[in-house]
Amino acid sequence: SHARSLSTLSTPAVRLPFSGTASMEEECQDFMSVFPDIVRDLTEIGREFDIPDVSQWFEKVLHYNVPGGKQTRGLTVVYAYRMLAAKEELTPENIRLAHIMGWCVETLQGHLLVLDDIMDVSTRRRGQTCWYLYENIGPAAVNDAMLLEQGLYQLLRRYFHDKPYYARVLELFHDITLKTVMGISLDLITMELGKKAAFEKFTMDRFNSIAKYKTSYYTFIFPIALSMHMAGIMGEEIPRQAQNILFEIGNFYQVQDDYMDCFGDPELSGKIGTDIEDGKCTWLVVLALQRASPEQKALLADCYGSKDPEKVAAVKELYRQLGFHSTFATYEDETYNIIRTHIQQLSCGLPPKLFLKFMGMLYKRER
Ligand code: DMA
Ligand code: MG
Ligand code: MG
Ligand code: MG
Repeated sequence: SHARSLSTLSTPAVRLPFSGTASMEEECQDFMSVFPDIVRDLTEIGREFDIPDVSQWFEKVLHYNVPGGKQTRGLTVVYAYRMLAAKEELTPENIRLAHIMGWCVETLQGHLLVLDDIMDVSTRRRGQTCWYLYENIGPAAVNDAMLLEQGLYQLLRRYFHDKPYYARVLELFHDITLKTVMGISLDLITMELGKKAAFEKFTMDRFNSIAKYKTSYYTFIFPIALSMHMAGIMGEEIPRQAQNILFEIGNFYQVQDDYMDCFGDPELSGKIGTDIEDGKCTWLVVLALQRASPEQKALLADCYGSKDPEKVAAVKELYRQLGFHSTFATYEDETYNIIRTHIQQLSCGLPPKLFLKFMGMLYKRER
C-alpha cells in the first residue's frame, strides 16, 4: 500500500499542505533547527561507549564541518519529499525524518569536504580555515572525516532501521559514495598528468566524466533518489530522462565551481581556489588548451600545476586574454536556458517544479 507509481504523480500530488507555502528561508530555518538534535544523537552514541572526551571532540567536529554550507543537498531531500510523498504521509513525523535524512546527506558532504581539502591542499572552506589546518589538527583530520562518515550510518540506523526502505537507502549511500570516490580518483589521476604538463587527457570528455562522478551523483541524483525511497515511489529508480537532466545540472554546477575557483570572490564563495596550483583538469584549462596558440600552450606547460604565484597569475592572465569572462557568462546563460527547456519537456511524472528549483538556486550563484 505504501508503494506508489510515478504515473500517479501528476501535478495534483504537488499541491500539499506544506509545499508551496514554506519559503526557502523558512525551510532553511526548520532544517537548521534539527541540527542540535543530530549533534545530541551522535554524541550520545559516544557516551554509550563511556569515552566522553571523544563525544566532546565529535561535537566540535560536527559543528565545524557540517552546518556551514549552502545545504543544497540536505534541503533538496526535504523539498523533494514534500513534492513526492502522498498527502496523507506528510505528517510532522515524516517531515522530521526527511530533515534527518537531509542531515545525513550533509554529514556525508562534511566528510567529503574534510578529505577534499586535504587532497587539494586548500586553505579556506565556507569562510573558515580548512579543518586540517585548524588548530594544527593536521593528518588527524582523516580520522575526523571517518567519524563523520560512520556517525551518519548510526543516525540512519537509529531513525530508519524499521522503515521498508532502510536496506535500499543504505545501498544507495554506499553506491553513491563509491561513485563519488571513483570520481575523486579520476580527478586526482588526471591532476598528476596536469602537474607534468602531459595534457593529452585534458579533454572536455574527461572534464565531463570527472564532473559526473565527483559531483553530479552525490549532489543531484542522490537527494532526489533518497526522497523517492522515502515517498515510497514504485521502482525508485530515477527515470532515465530525469537522470539525464540531473547530469546536465551537475555539469553546469561543476563549470560554475571551476570558474569560481579561479575568478570567484573568496568573501562570497568562502574558499580560495587551488585548481591552477594543483594542476586540475578544469573546464577553464580544457577550453584554454582548445583555443591556445602554440606560444600560449607553452606558457600553460610551464606554469600550470605550479605553486609559484607568478605562474598562477600568468595562467589567470591567459584566461583573461582568451576572453573567459564573457565565455563563461555566455555559457551560463545559454546552458541555463537549455536545461530549463529540457526540464519543461519532462514527461516522466517527476514534477518539473522540483528541477526548476535547482536552476533557480544555481543561476549566477557566487558560492
Ligand atoms: C568537488 O571537487 C567534489 C567533491 C567530492 C568534494 P572540488 O575539489 O572542485 O570542490 P571544491 O571546489 O569545493 O574544493
Ligand atoms: Mg577536489
Ligand atoms: Mg577541492
Ligand atoms: Mg572546485
